[in-house]
Amino acid sequence: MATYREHGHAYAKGVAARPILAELYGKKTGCVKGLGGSMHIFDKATNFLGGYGIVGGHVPIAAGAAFAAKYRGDGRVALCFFGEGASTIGGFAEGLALAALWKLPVVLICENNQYSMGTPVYRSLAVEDVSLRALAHGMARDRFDGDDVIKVKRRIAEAIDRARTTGEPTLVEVVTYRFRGHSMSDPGLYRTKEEVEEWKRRDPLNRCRQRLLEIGFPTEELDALEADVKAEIEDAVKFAEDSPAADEYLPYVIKES
Ligand SMILES: Cc1ncc(C[n+]2csc(CCOP(=O)(O)OP(=O)(O)O)c2C)c(N)n1
Repeated sequence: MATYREHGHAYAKGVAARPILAELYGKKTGCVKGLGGSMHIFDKATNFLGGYGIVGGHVPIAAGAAFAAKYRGDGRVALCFFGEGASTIGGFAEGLALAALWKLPVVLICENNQYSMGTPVYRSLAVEDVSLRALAHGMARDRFDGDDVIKVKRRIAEAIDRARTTGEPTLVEVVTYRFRGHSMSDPGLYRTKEEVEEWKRRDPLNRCRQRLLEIGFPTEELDALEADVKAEIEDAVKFAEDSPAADEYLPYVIKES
């Protein structure tokens, strides 16, 4: 499960581009029938347990999903993504405490992108290393460059393996950056162009492409792959645009008689 910035996570978990885009558009063909919207993508078939709009609110829910896995003994591991801003929220502390106390198979992944909306880390955290919070609970921790695709894959796999084999949680902090504003309405005036450009040099997509080229991956194959991705997204956008709007039916709305 992830935050409101969950579109990529949903796709990575196996939700198709079409229902994700349709959900963003509030269309009936969306994975939540267009009623969840951008922040609440959810898909039972792939066990993608949601986007959440309440900062940090999903951390205890992740602990609950991990508790269910432990209780059933089904070998599943819960992965929970959140921002460094969420680490100042009560739900984060509660989820962390329970995960450690009950030794729940959960990997708590803090995507530290340096800003909570317009607030930089140094103005919101007394200790900027979020992963250190694990120490207070005797929990395993890790912290690394989140813009290195291979490193992310390896190190998260280690934490998942720990959860699966020992049943123990890990708090992982991946250090990254947000290139755009917090949302569509945020021009990001609280940071300099130079800072953004500096981080853009670490763009994980470009770095990954460069690395693949260095190890001999043919340029044509990479270009073809990128063309496939572009076509898939264009198809999903068209699908979403052509789909009917979500039903207006909301069970909790009391209709005037
Ligand atoms: C409990 C709660 N408080 C405030 C907000 C408003 N809000 C939405 S996003 C956000 C910033 C969160 O920053 P961070 O956790 O670092 O995640 P990021 O957006 O950087 O990925 C805030 C304060 C909210 N959605 N929920």
